Parts: sequence; structure tokens; C-alpha cells
Amino acid sequence: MDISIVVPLYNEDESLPHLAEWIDRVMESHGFDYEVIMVDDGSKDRSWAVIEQLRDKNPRYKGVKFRRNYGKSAALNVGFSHASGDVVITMDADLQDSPDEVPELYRMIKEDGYDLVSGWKKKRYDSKLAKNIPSKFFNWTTRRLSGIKLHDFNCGLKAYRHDVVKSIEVYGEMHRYIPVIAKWAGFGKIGEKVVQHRKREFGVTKFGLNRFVNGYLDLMSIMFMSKFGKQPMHFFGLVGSCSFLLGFIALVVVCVLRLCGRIALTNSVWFYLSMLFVLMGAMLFLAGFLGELICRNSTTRNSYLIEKELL
Ligand SMILES: Nc1nc2c(ncn2[C@@H]2O[C@H](COP(=O)(O)OP(=O)(O)OP(=O)(O)O)[C@@H](O)[C@H]2O)c(=O)[nH]1
Ligand SMILES: [Mg+2]
Repeated sequence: MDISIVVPLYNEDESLPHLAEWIDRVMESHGFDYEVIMVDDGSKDRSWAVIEQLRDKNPRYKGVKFRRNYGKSAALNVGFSHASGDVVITMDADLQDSPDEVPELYRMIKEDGYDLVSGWKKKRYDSKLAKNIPSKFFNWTTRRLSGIKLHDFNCGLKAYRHDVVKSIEVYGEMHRYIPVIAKWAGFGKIGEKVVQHRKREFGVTKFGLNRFVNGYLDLMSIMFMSKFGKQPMHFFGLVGSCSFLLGFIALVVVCVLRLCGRIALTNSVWFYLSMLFVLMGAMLFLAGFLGELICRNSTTRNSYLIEKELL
């Protein structure tokens, strides 16, 4: 199979028939062998009924329905596990992403050798204040921290080489960082394509402003996991040692001051600083050891992604 299109959706019953029609039109005019996997994340509207109808008309359509709402990442993860195309394309269900982009995305993966191509909504039809400006800032930080030169990390329209989606795991709200996860898994050739973005025609937006707060927290955990996930002591031990060092310096100062008879011990700020830093150092080491214990017991501690073997 050439292409699997994965569509995560939540309450998009009005858009789905239009989307399906558009996808079929593009795919058929290019002669692709394709499948469309729609993951309904516990929608409260008629989305699932629409998916059933689409399936009845065309067996290329597959559907998964969650019993409740688990989030976009969960939907993508399940969609990826069912995808069997050489190239896997993800697309929003709200008609803001254009299926017309699919053939070029497919070509970039197949011919230009990209592992992942992310869409870039260069011209966005969203509210400036609530989305465009915060998202510029968000993309800038992610670019700086991850070293991946993308303008639009969170674009719903992305294309992946088959191996990529089978090697990565998306959970929580990590769908915003799939390029970072892919790079960390060793898929370094990440490209970008300017894509058309359209105004939302039906339904309402599903993500509020808390996306930015959660987004940053997720960015921190992902950066931590990618650097220290398998060796937490390297992080906690380093910070803990710095803390011990500061505590030790403060302790020396407080001892010298005391021996010179200049102060009562508890009157000195150095006394409190030495206590604070030594205690913090001990806590950090404790966290490091606990982290190591957790890693040692993790079932994935010895799972590696192997690219090639000659055995
Ligand atoms: N599976 C799943 N999909 C979701 C969820 N929330 C949103 N989506 C889908 O993710 C896509 C993007 O969501 P939108 O609400 O359009 O987010 P957006 O495009 O940033 O916002 P707008 O520009 O206002 O549309 C759509 O296809 C939604 O149906 C969810 O909780 N679970
Ligand atoms: Mg949208």
C-alpha cells in the first residue's frame, strides 16, 4: 500500500463527509493505493455514524472509536499502529488541512528521502492574538531547544516514512513534539513544506489557551527524557553535587566567621545557606537514585531501535 492517511478527530461530523470526498478525489486522480484510518476519540456528536457510512461505501476507510476522550496523541498512536502504507500522512479532520498537499508530501518522502515532512501553515487563518503570536514563540523555543529547524511543529498535516511511525510512541499531549521524538529515535532527516491552511468551516476549536502551558511542560519533560531518560543520575547527580559544593563553601565561611568569634552561629545567613544547600544536595541525590532504580526496572531499558543488521 502506498499511503495511509490517519485522521484523529473529536466532534467533527459535519466536516467528515467533505473531507472524505476530497481525499478520494485526490487519491484517485493520482492513482494511489491508499487507506484512511479515522480515529474517533469519544465524540459526542454523529462522527462515528458518519465513519460507519464511509466504511460501508468504501472499504478503504477504517475506523477506531475510543470509549471516551483520550486526546489527540492517543488517537495518533492507535492510528499509527494500524497504518500499513509506505508513507503515513496525518491530517486534521476539520478541513483546515488540504488533501491536495498529499501527493507532494508523498514524493518528498519517497524521492527526496525524508524521514518526516512537517507542514508549515505559513499563512494562517486563525485569530492573531490567541494563536499566531503565542505559537510563534512556542515554535521558536522548541527550535532552539531541539535543534530542529521547523517553523510549525504543531501542524496537523505531516508525512512519515513507515518505519518512523512504527518506532515512535506518542502519548499524553506529545503530538506537538513528534519531530523531536522522531529525531531522538534516530530519524534525523526532517523536512518542511509550506502548506495551505484554511479557515475552519464547521464545528469549533478543541484546544484552548492551556495548550501553551501544557505545551511548555511537555517540552521540558521531553527534553529531559531525551537527554537523561536512561541515566537520570547524570542530571540529579550533577545538580546535587553543585548544591553540595555551594553548601560546603557556605559551611566553611560560617566556620571561619565563628572561629574568629565574630558571630553567633544562628545569626549568620551563611549558616542557613549551608543547611539549605546541603539538604537540597541530599534530596537531589536521593531523586537520582530513585530515578536509577526506576530505569533499572523498566521493561524498555534494553530496547534499542536497530536500523540494519548483518548477522
Ligand atoms: N483524537 C482527538 N482529536 C482531537 C481532539 N481534539 C481535537 N482533535 C482533532 O485535532 C484536530 C485539530 O483540532 P482543532 O480544534 O482544529 O485545533 P486547531 O486547528 O489548532 O484549532 P482551530 O484552528 O480553531 O480549528 C481536529 O481534527 C480535531 O478534531 C481530541 O481530544 N482527540
Ligand atoms: Mg483546526
